[in-house]
Amino acid sequence: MVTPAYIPLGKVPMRSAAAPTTASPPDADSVCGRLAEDGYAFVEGMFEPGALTRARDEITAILEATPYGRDDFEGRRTRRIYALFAKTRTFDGPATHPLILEVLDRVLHHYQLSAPAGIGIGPGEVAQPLHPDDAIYPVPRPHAELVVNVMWPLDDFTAENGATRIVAGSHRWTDRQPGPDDAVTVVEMPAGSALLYVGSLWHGGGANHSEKPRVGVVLHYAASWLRPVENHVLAVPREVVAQLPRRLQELLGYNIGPPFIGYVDGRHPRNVLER
Ligand SMILES: O=C(O)CCC(=O)C(=O)O
Repeated sequence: MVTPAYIPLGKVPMRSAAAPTTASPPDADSVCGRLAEDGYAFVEGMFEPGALTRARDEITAILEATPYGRDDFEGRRTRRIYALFAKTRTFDGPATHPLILEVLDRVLHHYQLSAPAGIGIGPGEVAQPLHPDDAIYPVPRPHAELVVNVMWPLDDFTAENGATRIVAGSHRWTDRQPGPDDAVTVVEMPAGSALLYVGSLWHGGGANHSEKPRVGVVLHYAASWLRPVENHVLAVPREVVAQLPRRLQELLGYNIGPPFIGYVDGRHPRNVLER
């Protein structure tokens, strides 16, 4: 067993992702099949065009008022929106998209939002170190999936502008990290797609060689018995959460992990929203 660590990308072979996992209409069986086999899957046409434009405009405006990252992992030419659900309503729908929830039900069973973030990879940014997102939890590999991520590109993601890079099949590795002989797949996909990948998959943002930021939103979900990466209960004001749909409230922490992880004064946490 090796403890996964964040590693810099060396000189590794690059290839482009194959065709999307599903044509229209997408279905959870094929997405789950690809997640099990390759560790990732992407589906096109997940956003209505009008909603895509609204989301892109709003996320871009918030990014413009957001500082650059503080280290090589956040990216020194990358802006990241934290406390996303305190700042925009444009991802309430994607966060609870029926296909996504069906896949999450099957892979994670009971889950919560963990680290939602808007990401604007700026021109001149270098590639993010490859990493598996579940490495923050000290659980020896192999283990049941603890985390599933969904990247929502709001621009077309291309090799030039920093499309997400993944190492297909690396979710099954128990004793190694990517090396120079491992092919890195650049997941080029149109705006409005959704790229799902399991938390055990090695991946990272790409280098942006274009003139414009590459804008996307990544929604991380984690099994509900884990501590989420962002503390939504403090990050999103309670009066904002009180106005949201029930399922989104649950995903933001107003829920229990069975049988009773996360109770408040011995009661379901939803009660605090009704006070
Ligand atoms: O921006 C991307 O394409 C991936 C970002 C990522 O993996 C991360 O920030 O953990």
